[in-house]
Amino acid sequence: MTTNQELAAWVKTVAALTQPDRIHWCDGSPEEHGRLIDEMLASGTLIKLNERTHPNCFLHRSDPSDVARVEHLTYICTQNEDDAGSNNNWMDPAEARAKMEQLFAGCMRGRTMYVIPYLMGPYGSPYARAGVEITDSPYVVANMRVMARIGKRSLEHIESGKTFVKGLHSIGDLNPDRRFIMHFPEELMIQSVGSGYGGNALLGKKCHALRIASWQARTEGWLAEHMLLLGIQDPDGHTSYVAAAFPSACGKTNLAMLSPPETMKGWKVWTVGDDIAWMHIGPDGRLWAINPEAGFFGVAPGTSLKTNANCMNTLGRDTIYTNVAMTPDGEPWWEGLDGERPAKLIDWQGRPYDPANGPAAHPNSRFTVAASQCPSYSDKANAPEGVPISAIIFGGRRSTVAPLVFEAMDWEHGVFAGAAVASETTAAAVGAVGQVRRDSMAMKPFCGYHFGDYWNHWLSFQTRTSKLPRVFHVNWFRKDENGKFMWPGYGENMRVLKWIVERCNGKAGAARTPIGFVPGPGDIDVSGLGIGEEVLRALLAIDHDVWEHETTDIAAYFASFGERVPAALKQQLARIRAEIDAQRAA
Ligand code: OXD
Ligand code: MN
Repeated sequence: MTTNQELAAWVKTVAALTQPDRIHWCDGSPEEHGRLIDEMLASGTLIKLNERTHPNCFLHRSDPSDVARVEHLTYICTQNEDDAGSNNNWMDPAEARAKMEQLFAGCMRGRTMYVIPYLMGPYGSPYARAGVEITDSPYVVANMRVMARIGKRSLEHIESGKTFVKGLHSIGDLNPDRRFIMHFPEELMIQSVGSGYGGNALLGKKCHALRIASWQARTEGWLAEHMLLLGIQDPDGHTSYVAAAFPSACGKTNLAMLSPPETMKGWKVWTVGDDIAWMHIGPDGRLWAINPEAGFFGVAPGTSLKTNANCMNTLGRDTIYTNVAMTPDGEPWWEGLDGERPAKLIDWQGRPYDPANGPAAHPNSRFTVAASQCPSYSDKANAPEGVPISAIIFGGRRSTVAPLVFEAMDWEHGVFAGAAVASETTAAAVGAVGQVRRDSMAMKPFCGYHFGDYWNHWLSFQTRTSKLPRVFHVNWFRKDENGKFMWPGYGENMRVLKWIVERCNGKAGAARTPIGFVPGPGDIDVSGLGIGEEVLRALLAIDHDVWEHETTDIAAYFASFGERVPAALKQQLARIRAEIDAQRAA
């Protein structure tokens, strides 16, 4: 089925191990998709939603024990344990391979094995990379078809001699005791068993485009980041592009599709990507970014016309929903959706809704939809050269500490701000919710190598070009002493984006503080927002005691990565502490 000898041999070896009844090479065609959907409807893997209100939309209910990424079962398998870093679980590659071989042996008996050639990145882009996922899950095929560019053209790309990542996936028996997501970056290989959930099973996404790609990016001098990409058009029609990293479920998809408030006439946001950015130094010395994905795998709960109208207008046709609730009329439903909660609902596990069982939709329920359906989709999203990045934004969910926004002093300080990112945890990954955890560049679950080496890699860019973007940090989630959010967020975040763009153009004011350049209350456009100057001051305040504690915490965090932590980051920390102390003494 392919002229590529390496691929043909690998498929043969996998088939001999997993023993499927049939092998199907995916061509990505509508006919193939239709056949798979029919089969999944017949087997109950998919439920058809209301055709009148939600044409061509389907619901998938996953096993209740398989609803999120499993970081404790995710491994980086490098020859040298140190290369994986304490930010990853490590397993010896030989041991991992042996373990997986046992689990894969005969696992596809009675099933079809699908071979999915895919491309991450626009066709014809020098930055696009190929992969092949072998899976026994038709649900994975249907999702990969939306999230990546699968089929003939991608196979041709591989057959033209390009390297490809080999990903082997089986849902196995879905037993969490036999669930592992293994990465072998030195061999460009991924092996995943026992889960059908997106981040564990759609191997093009987190496994390839972040964990394996971050390793490749380091070796080859580029960046594979957990970042959304958007274009900000000003009233003169000029568009600046920014890349922004936030830990899971901090509103990345909302920011990527932001609708500016009515009062901000002439401002517009264009969506390039909502989760992953690959960035290269372009021929002109600037950083150019592509979104390697072609779709959105977004969190449904909380999405509404009020919070994200562009997203709601993206959904509603040709969408796969996973673990949402359903109305008696067969419409998808989730907490936070517009309108009243319907009197009757079927919950995400297919039971009549009973509040005693928790939310109707799983908090990490998802939609899978083509990016091209998004009304704010940028006409540059498929540009082979990508988009030039003016600003990089880091952010986290912090009820205290971080001001609404600040700008880093320079690249080195920006890398420090990214390395120090922290956020209160949410439901996107298995584990406790609501704890503060450091999540450097929002890459803690996704960096395929030692964080110390990763920060060094980021720092190295300052020696390679003089045209790096400016770096900012935002926090939409600061609370007052009564525990209430002080900033309205959502579309109003446009006001902060405007300040960021104007800083890049040398037009907006800010005061230098120990932690960076912070706008004064008059520097941010809050016209028509109805937010008092006192609240704005509180949102932008830097409390010396709190920051002293924060720097102690960051120091301990850095220390946990040992010798490979760059001296430059420790110097940044020392500088901030010294400046805080000096200000306090003054
Ligand atoms: C995601 C995540 O699913 O970051 O995008 O968890
Ligand atoms: Mn993500």
